[in-house]
Amino acid sequence: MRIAEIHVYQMDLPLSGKVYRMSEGAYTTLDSTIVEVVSDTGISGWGEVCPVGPTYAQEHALGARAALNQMAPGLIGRTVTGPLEIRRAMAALLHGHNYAKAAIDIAMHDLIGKAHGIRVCDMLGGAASERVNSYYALPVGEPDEVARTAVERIAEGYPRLQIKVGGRPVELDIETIRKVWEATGCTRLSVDANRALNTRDVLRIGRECADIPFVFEQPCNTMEEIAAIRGQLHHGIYLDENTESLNDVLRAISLGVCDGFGLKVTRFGGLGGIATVRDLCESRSMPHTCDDSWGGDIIAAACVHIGATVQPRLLEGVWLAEPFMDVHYDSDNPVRVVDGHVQVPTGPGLGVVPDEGVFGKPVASFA
Ligand code: 0XW
Ligand code: MG
Repeated sequence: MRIAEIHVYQMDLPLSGKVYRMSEGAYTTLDSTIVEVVSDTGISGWGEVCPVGPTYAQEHALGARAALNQMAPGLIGRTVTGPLEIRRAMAALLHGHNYAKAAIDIAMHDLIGKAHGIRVCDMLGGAASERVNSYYALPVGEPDEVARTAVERIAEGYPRLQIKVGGRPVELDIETIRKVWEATGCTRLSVDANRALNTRDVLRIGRECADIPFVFEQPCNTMEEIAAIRGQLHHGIYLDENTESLNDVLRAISLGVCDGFGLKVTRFGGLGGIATVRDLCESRSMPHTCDDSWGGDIIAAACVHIGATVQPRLLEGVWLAEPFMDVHYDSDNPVRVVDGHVQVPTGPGLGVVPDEGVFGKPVASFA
């Protein structure tokens, strides 16, 4: 089987009347890039990458499409035996830009799975569960409102909550954390600053919320800042934005700077890369999530498939953007959070087949 065509689509993903606010930005719509890889045998594999704005991480929508334009011509005609070979081919075409390469890698997993009639989770070691935990990210907001939303999400069945903080006076963050705890008693909590807090405010939150069992997620901008105060904290630490490569994960573990991770499929160049990190975490009993920054059914399916293969005791959840949107690509097999959990798709590959024409015309095509 060879790669015969590559098509790149752009899709705006409006939030359903909500604002998704984090410490470094607020969003009402996101710009997604979808990739279709077509084999010479006529099978289509689908991938997606949707940065959550240009400041969350070192990635942005225009950069993804520019990187894909750079690589795609060099991939046409390549024989497809496995995703690793295409990952290596991309490394020889462009250095870095894992988030863009991930869209191709996900499409290759989908294509190969569809060609051989197996699911992506089965290509990644097999599903430990057919229904995975999700978790709900509570956007930065007014403390009472955030607490009200938290109660609703717990009642809906979410087993875990993430409280977004940062980008405002730390007193408001402390009030929000306390009100969510008092309203829900949820013990599976992460407080995610998305790099925005200084060490002084992390220490203050830790002191004033010492009785609340949360983990700090990416509290400061760098591993070095976190390492500097780690010995003074009694809350666990998960890294997210700081782990932009397998080497960053190895460095974090060797420095002993964290207890787990918020992992993003696209940050590691796709499903092969995050599967390696999964195995590293399992060898060190480090809990982690399997997420991505944003996107629709394609990236959601990718996150669920890898999440299904994680040892259940280590899976902190699979986050989906779906609850914030009214958009689905595959109306027959939408990837959805139901009662705080997500069913693993049953069809071959990702188990998602986008509806005809749902993305409009490609913004770039290569053959
Ligand atoms: C909650 N997420 C997985 C989705 C948002 O894009 C940010 C991210 C996080 O944990 O930082
Ligand atoms: Mg995070």
